[in-house]
Amino acid sequence: MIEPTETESASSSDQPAAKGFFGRLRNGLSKTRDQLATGLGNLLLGEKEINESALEDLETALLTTDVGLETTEAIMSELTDRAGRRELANMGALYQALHALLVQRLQGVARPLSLATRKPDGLPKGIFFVGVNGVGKTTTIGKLAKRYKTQGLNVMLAAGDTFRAAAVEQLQAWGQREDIPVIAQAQGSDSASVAFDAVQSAQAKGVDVLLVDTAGRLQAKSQLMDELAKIQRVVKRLDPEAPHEVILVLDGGVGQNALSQVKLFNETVPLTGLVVTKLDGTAKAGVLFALASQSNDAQQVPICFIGVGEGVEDLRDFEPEEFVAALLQSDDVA
Ligand SMILES: Nc1nc2c(ncn2[C@@H]2O[C@H](COP(=O)(O)OP(=O)(O)OP(=O)(O)O)[C@@H](O)[C@H]2O)c(=O)[nH]1
Ligand SMILES: [Mg+2]
Repeated sequence: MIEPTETESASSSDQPAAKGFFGRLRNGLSKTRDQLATGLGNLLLGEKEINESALEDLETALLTTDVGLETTEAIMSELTDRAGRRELANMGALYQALHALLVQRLQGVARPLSLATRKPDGLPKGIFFVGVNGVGKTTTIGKLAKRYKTQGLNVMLAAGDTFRAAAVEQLQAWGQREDIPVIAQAQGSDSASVAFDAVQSAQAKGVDVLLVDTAGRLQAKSQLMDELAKIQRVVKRLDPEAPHEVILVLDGGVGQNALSQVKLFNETVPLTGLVVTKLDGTAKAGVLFALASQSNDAQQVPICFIGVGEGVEDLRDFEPEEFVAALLQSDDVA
């Protein structure tokens, strides 16, 4: 069983831990930043003229951090054109242009999940968390529950993962620690029934936000995906607008497979947002850019949160400016 932990995340590189909220994000992204640094080194030469090999190094760095072919090509062609037109005088200007382009690519897809109050109709907001096994669903719920409670909201949790041994206890441990009620049934019971009970109870108790955990499932297993659709159908009997959010949790380390997870989950239960966790454990945090550039708009799901460590503080609203600054190690945001 995985117990909730307050442990501060260890920095993933040997650099001394930077202080403050931004420093924590920077530490969390250090593996990807180190990977990018090999290609960015030239760009930090400032006054030096832009040359072919610097552009090639940059392209390689973007690809190796999983930014994806499409996005890398788009960024490189824009930078090369502008350099060709002499709009970018030197490496320093190229660096600034890259920074701006990266932020621009992410801006449209960032959507903080603001939860000031419950819904205007007085019903609780139901947020469902779905995703493949072990990506961080339950932990994300625990972290968010704590955050919302601190904001003064009346929070309830639902242990919809009735499949994995100890999954119920894992959520209950979070509930106990934060003094938040958890609706649960025995392992093996019907998860749609747990969700139904939870929505009913949340409505009766005037809860503001109900966070519903679900079992991990592979996106290709149709039987398990049908179960998600059933949970959704059942809660609609109590509130036709429920679930108000369906959040897909993705492990940032899986690279381009994240795109297939978004596609297949979205086909079963229309997703309203993404959480990308474990970015501290990977040098491939560039996958956020790939997620942001789904060529088919129907699959474009906004990114709400990123996870850069195991501590409660390490689940962060996804803010493109801050994210890019932390990746490129510039001092624009501090
Ligand atoms: N380093 C790091 N670890 C994380 C992050 N988010 C979650 N984890 C860890 O990932 C592990 C799995 O998390 P869970 O929350 O149990 O994942 P889950 O998706 O609920 O797993 P299943 O219910 O088995 O499908 C735990 O050890 C978490 O502490 C993160 O952003 N960074
Ligand atoms: Mg879980």
